Amino acid sequence: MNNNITYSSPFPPSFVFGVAAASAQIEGAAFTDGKGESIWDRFCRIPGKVAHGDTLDTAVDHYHRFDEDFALMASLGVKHYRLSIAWPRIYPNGDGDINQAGIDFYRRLLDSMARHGITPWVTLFHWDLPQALEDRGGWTSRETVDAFARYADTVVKALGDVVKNWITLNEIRCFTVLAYGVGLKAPGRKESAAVVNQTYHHALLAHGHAVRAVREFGGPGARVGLTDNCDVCVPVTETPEDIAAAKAWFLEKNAHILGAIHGRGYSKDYLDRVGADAPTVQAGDFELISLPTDFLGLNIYTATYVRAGHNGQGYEALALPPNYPRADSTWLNLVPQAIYWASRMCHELYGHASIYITENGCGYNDEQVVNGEVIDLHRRDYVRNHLREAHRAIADGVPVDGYFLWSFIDNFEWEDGYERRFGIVHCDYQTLQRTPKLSARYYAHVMRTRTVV
Ligand code: PNW
Repeated sequence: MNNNITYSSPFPPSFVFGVAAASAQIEGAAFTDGKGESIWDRFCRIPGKVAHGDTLDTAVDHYHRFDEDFALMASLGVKHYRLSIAWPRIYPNGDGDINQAGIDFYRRLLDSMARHGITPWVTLFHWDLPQALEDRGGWTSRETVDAFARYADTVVKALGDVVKNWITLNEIRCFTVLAYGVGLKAPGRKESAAVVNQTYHHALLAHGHAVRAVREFGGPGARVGLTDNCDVCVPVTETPEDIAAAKAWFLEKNAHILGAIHGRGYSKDYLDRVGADAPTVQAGDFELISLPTDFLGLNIYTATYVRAGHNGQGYEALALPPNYPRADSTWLNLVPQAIYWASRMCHELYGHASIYITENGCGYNDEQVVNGEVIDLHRRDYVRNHLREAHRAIADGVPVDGYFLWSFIDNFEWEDGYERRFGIVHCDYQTLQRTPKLSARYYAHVMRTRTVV
């Protein structure tokens, strides 16, 4: 409990306010300067997979407009930006020869950020796997882990003089189970539970390699952590019984990722649950997977309500009533306490000493520019309510050290294409003109005053 913090106190001086985006979703230039095909470039072209058949070919053309975009960020007072590197720009075939033009592009981009006074937070993998690796099995194959290790070494060596904050992977669940099990995301496969569990294990190994690469080649001051979209729950009432039930739920749902990277291997619970579908593990895997990290990144969008089970036994997860408020993304129910409880549980259950909210935001359709303005009061409210919960966590002694709003600009929202807008800056997809929304003005005020009331 940090008793010096009251409701209207500013966020601590070291608290980082930032914005986030990812290579595939904003860069465009999908085949420029030697970039190889990614699994999303391929997936987009399969009819029915992405809304309206949208592609990543142009996106918001950040590849050619990053100077303009960083000037706009700077004008809003943004000092921290989370971006990702496109693996197929660096290794067009996933492995083999390095494409120097890809490295040069990120050099120019990072130079421009520095000129605009913006600190980079770089994610090594945000889902754009080189198609050439998918052709050899993708995340189902352990060869992809080896290729990732070489890619991570190359990027950290090439950019480690200016990048000091590294994120290993973005949201393991999204590029494993949703991509190889459910088939919703690229490459759109529907494999067995055993195969999916193996993709999880390979992703954990890739995370370990990225941590190793940063330790080996990151130079002085380099820090590294995973960004996880853990399954988040909120106790229905803040009684000891419901809180204990929520913790039990949280531990169980997140054992195969958060438990594993925090040195607990695979829990007995997890192994009992998956039975014969358990992943194949080689000697030394868990040493790599559980290399110590410097922070934990959490992407927070929504949560499940949990309470103590009947007779005080176990937990009960509650289905939401049909009219429960949500954004236009069908999965995005509005539960701001998710930030408080996710960070508090990661702190209490895994002892994490530094937590960053690496994404938080909401997607809506039909946001139009009228008289030069986009009045996105729903997003302004979403951001305000979530930041209040981050503030509450800090006041209760939970080490939440930063917050990155998803997203800086409207972008390619994966299978939902361009229809779903998450930006605080509007993009007109015909003219590519940028217009800061009302939420951008609001967030600029928050960043300037470091206060949310
Ligand atoms: C994240 N869910 O994805 C990603 O990191 C971003 O690239 C993406 O644009 C953003 O959130 C908004 O969707 C998620 O089903 C996708 O709970 C799906 C879920 C959560 C996050």
